[in-house]
Amino acid sequence: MTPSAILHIGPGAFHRAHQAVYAAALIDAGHPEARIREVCLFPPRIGHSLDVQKGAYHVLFRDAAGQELRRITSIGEVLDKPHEDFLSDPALRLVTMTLTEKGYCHLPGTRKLDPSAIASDLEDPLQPRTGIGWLALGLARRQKAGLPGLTLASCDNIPANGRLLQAVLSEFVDQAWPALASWMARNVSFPVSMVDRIVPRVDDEASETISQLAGERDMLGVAAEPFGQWVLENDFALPIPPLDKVGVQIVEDVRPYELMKHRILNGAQTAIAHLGALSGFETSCQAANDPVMGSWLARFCAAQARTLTCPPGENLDAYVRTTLERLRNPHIRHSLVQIGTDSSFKMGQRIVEAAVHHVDGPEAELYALTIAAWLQYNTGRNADGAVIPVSDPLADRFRMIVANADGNARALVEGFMELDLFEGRLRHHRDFKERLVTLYSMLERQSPRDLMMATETSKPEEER
Ligand code: CS2
Repeated sequence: MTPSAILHIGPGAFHRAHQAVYAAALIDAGHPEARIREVCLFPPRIGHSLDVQKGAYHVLFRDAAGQELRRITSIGEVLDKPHEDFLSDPALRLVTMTLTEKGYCHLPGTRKLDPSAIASDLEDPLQPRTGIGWLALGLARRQKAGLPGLTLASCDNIPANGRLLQAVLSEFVDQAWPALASWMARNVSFPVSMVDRIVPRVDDEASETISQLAGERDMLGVAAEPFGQWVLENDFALPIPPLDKVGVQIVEDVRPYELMKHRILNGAQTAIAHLGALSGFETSCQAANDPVMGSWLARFCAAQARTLTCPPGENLDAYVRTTLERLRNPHIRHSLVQIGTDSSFKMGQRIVEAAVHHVDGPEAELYALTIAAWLQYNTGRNADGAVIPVSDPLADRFRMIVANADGNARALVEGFMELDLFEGRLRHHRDFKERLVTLYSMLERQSPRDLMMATETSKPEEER
């Protein structure tokens, strides 16, 4: 088998529809070394299914214009569990990973290790249980084998993901593998990357359609939108396979691209997750295709774009138009509850930073409604009293705030504004908080969609 220059940790649906598709294009372009060795840290383990399927699975790209089923064979060997030498292949150049936010074992909102999340690996670094612990062990073995360094590229949707990875891994190595610290500092690079493709959880319909179109049962098939983007910081310990040949943007500074994606696409998704779910919609495309919510969303995306500096080679107006089209894609059934999951991690970079930008301007109303809907969503009930399944690391804290407020909207708003994520201007902005109290009280009686409609029809004709 051709040696793999790429190893990926965490081959979930997103990875199979994103990095593995870029690798497939690279192999087609004459770079067999782009075949990926996969490492599963946790179930689902894909090794058995991939064996049964002889190393192939499918991605079904779908949008209003049609669908395309692509057979992907870029995944080579799968380690259903890492072993201590998993980074010791001399051919290895690039390690990518999708560990999820929790996988970085950090204290939320910081780049510091959470001692309780990494305790067991600190106690026994030779038997790691976390991705961070495995990376440290793998690098220590690589150092011992006298091999050159590596590039470790986080592909999680977290601001400055490479900086976070570098910080937590360095802190862990300082404590658990002190003899590795200076080798790692000299030989390992941690580029930041921005990855984008909407890949909803695979449901029965998607899975059956893929199997039918493929003419065989596909246990690893994924349905996704055709749009894809990968922007990678130009910081590589060793030359890597030429991803730029297949559309990956290699840039000096990923930050403006990341802000664009987090604010415009992810911001819109998070805003409609709460506004839409409270209005009775189930998926983001249902909400985005609704005329009332759709026109609100267009205003919101334009407001988000005005908080940004345009990244080189991009066009923010076009990005907004594409984002709205992507969200209206009728074949991508992305559940609003799925997007609403762990939203306390997401609100800061997606909504709150831009709200601060607009807090004294005419668009403050958009942000007050977005945040009021987030509060209402996290009370666990909509205006009709129906239960909303809140799944969030702060869920207990939310319940406490609601209980302490005891039905008083002002107390509830004050309680939520004490959360770390509102630290800064919003928390102390009297007018903004007044708006939140008013809008939250209105949302206790009517859905956000009804409220949007009422506000729109009360405007003079020329403003509509
Ligand atoms: C979504 C993202 O669930 C969510 O938080 O907003 O998974 C989103 O679909 C991706 O970032 C798109 O690249």
